[in-house]
Amino acid sequence: MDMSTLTWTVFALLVIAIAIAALNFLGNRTKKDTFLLLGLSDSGKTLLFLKLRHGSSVNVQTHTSMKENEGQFIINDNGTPLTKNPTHVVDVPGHEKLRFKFSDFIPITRGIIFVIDSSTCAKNSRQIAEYLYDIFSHKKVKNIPMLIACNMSDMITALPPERIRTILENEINRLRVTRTAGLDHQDSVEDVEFLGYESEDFKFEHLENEVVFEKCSVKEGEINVIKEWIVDAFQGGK
Ligand SMILES: Nc1nc2c(ncn2[C@@H]2O[C@H](COP(=O)(O)OP(=O)(O)OP(=O)(O)O)[C@@H](O)[C@H]2O)c(=O)[nH]1
Ligand SMILES: [Mg+2]
Repeated sequence: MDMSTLTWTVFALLVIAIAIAALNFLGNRTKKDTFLLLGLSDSGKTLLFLKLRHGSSVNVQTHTSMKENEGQFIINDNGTPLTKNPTHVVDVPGHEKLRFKFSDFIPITRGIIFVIDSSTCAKNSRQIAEYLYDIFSHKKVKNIPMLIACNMSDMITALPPERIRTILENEINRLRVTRTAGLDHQDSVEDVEFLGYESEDFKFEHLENEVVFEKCSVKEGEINVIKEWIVDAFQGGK
């Protein structure tokens, strides 16, 4: 084989390798294997992300996030893999000016874990409902299931999930009136999302999305219910 044939062969192999890598990359980007961790600031998303990634016994002090945390890893129970393939998990900061980032990931999202601090939920119900309203009225969220993780169940003031569900339904009901009332003066009324049924009080079960409420304590490592939900959604059970 002369020099020029060798050069051309190496060049051709290089082009093929780059093409395969590019196809793989694009393939991954369009695969719906992403789980989003959303919720207000201080609800426990980053601690949950770290425990999903490094194990429930990890104990670290987290600080308000200014940027998303992203990782591709296998959901596991003390090192025992619960899925065959890795999932892509994204923890989006709860800060009001940063949370809009969640919509970038919606096209590749398999499930949303919305984390709530159950001990301050009644006080923050309006803010939580606003965030949930923004998520559910996003056009591409329709078929994405959501787990509402009622975190901090170790706190004495934590409310049970059923109570949290009712508080949020009432708050979204009120929000629905204010949000749609302002629309009378706008041109494209039909563009605005009305959550639930117009003739009935808002209920999560009226949404097209499957929504479940579960209690957990990320700090105490009680996150099995979250892992199970992810595994189920990842394997197509939702
Ligand atoms: N008591 C208790 N504290 C928790 C629990 N989960 C998280 N925390 C604490 O709550 C605080 C906030 O947790 P983070 O994970 O940083 O909150 P975050 O949702 O990422 O907040 P942002 O990054 O601002 O959006 C930390 O001090 C955690 O240790 C829990 O289950 N119980
Ligand atoms: Mg954080």
